[in-house]
Amino acid sequence: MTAPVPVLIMRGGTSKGAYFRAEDLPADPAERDRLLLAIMGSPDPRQIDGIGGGHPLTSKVAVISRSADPAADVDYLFLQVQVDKPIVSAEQPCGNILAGVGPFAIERGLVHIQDQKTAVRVRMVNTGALAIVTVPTPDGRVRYSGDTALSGVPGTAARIEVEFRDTAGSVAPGLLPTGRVRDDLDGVPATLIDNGMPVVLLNAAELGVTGYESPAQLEADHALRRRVEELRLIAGKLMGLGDVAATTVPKMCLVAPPAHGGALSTRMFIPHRVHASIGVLAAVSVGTAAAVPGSVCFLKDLPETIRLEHPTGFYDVVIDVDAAGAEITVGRSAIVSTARLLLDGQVHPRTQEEFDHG
Ligand code: NQM
Repeated sequence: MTAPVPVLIMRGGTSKGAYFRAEDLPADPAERDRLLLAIMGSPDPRQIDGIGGGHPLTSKVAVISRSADPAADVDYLFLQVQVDKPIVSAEQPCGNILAGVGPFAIERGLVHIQDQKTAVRVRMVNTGALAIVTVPTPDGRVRYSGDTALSGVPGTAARIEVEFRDTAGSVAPGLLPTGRVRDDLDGVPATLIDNGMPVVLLNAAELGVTGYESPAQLEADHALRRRVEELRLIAGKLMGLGDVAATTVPKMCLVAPPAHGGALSTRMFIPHRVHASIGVLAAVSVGTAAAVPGSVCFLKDLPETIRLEHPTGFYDVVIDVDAAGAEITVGRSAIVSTARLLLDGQVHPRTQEEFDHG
C-alpha cells in the first residue's frame, strides 16, 4: 500500500490543482512524477482513479517549499500532469495555480501573516521569475470570500494581487526568441513571444476562422487542430524549444478584433485543448505583444489596463513595456486573481501493481 499524502486542493484563478509541500513527496523527480500520476489518475481521459478532473486545467500540481533565495519566501514548482499520457511536465509555469500558492504558504505555516494583507514572495522554479502574491489576511487568517469576480469562475471571492518580475524569456531564449517581431510560419504571419509563457500569436482569419468560436467548436474542427499543431511544431523549433511534439509549450493564440469592448479577442490552444478562458502568464505575453509595433496584434493606443476577451469573459493585465526605441524593455506586470481552498486532507494513491493489473 502506498502511504497517504497530505494535500490541499485549491482553485487557483480559473484552474484547479493539488498543492503539496515538497517534503511530502519523493525527492527523486522520477519517483515523484510516478506518484503524481497515480494521485491524479493519469493516464486516463477521465482520471477516474485519481483526483484530476479529466482536463488540463484541472490536472495541475504545485510543489512548494521554503526558499533558499533571500528574495523569496517560497519556491513553487509547477507540474502539468497530462491527462491521457503518463507524462508530468515541468516545462511551463502556471500563473493561475500561482494564485493559490500564497494562501497555501500561509495555511502550511511557511509564511507568517503580516497584517490585513500578507505579501508572499514566490520564486517560480520552472522559470526563475519572481512573483509577489498578496493575500487578504484580516483576523489573522487567510480570507477566501470576497467580492472579486473572475470571468470563468462562478460567483466572487477575495481579491489576490499578483505582480510578476523578470518574466521576459521565461522558457524561450528572450522576449522575442527569433529576434523578430513577426515570423512566417509556412505562409502564416505570426508573432513568437515569451513574457512569462511562450506564445505564438496568429490572426484567426489567417486560419479560416473568426476567432469568436467556442472552445468546443474549435476542438471539433479537426483540420484546424492539425494546422495549429503543424504551425506549433515549426514555431517550437524557431523559438529554440526544439521538438515540442510532447510538450505543452508554446501555446497557440488565435487573435481577432475585440467584440465586447476589450482590446483584443483571444482563443488559446494549451496546446491541444482550447482554454475555457486564458492562462495568466499567457495573457501577460499576449498583452506584451499588443504593445510591440509590428506584431500581428499591435494596438497603437493601448490602454494601461489591457482587457483581453476570451471564451468566458475577459482578463485584465497591466504591463510595463517600452517598445519605442530599438530595444524593447519589459518591467513588471500585474494581474488580479482569486483562489479558494477546497479541501485539506490526505490523498490515497493507487499502487503501480493495481494500475498494471488493469
Ligand atoms: O498561462 C493553462 C492555466 C494555464 C496556464 C495552460 C496559466 C498561465 O490557465 O499562467 O495559468 O496554458 O496550460 O492554468
